[in-house]
Amino acid sequence: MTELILHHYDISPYAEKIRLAFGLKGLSWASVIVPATLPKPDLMPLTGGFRRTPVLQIGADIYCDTLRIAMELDRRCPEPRLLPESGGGAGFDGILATWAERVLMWPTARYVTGMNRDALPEAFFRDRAEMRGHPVPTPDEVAAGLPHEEGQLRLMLGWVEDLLADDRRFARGRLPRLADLALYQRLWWLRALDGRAAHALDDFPRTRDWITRIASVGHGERSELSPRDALRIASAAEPADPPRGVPDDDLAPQGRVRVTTEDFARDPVEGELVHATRETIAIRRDDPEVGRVHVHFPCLGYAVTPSPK
Ligand SMILES: N[C@@H](CCC(=O)N[C@@H](CS)C(=O)NCC(=O)O)C(=O)O
Repeated sequence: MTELILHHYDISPYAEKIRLAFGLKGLSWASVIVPATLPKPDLMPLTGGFRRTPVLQIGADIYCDTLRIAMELDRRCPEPRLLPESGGGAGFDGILATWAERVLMWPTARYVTGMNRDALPEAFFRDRAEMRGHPVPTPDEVAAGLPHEEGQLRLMLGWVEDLLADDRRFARGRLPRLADLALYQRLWWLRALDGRAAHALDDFPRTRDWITRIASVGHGERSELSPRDALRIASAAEPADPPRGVPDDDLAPQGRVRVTTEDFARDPVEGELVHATRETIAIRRDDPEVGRVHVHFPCLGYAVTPSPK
């Protein structure tokens, strides 16, 4: 049976990043399709409230966030590496990925959903507005904002084209790494749905060639698994011993904590802290449906606070 279980849906750009990471490492994995909007009743027993996509399950260990998933894939299958060691380009990669997913993220997200305002279900817009804490934009508001989003997008795509101007094959290095995949997933989204936003790439031939090179990596070997079977696998397994690492002194006292994303969808996940380094944290949860699980997060972009007494 395949050990790696990805909870995802096909049109998720962040999930595409991990599907390609599987391809890069030549891995076999099981796909569990989750709904793109709440409720997600078969995911919550595993994550304890984290709703974002994708989530990686390995037995009773649950990895939230693509950065944490990539760290675990590198630990289990080190070559080719997704994340370079410190001194091997980690600074450049971290800056590129964070820019792609926190800055370029917004014009790509707004432009693609805006261009597809009539093609996506109304429930999708309601869900996302609620998740981000703003009112649902009307079709007229969305249409009025599109020229601005397209302008922002083209300006930043010019930077990507410039980065590739010296004929490098990937952002840095001989093979794509997580930073390439982070940038790629935003541009993949431009071509997603019916490709109505894909013309934004027309003036950027080097970027289009780079997209083709990354897409050729493929998704590894995918098989399908039902959500109920994934829950059964978690129930039957025990969490692995948490990985070792340099402990984070600020988090050293063990106890019950809340982990929350810094951006949106801030539903807290609560549990006993079982592992904390400067880069990763893990909490233990005892869930009525699946029993004991460890839920893992990266430190980047997540806040850990003591649970209210
Ligand atoms: N920082 C997260 C971001 C993930 C993210 O925002 N994914 C989108 C889907 S592509 C999402 O969670 N949307 C809401 C949902 O799927 O419920 C990561 O790297 O995994």
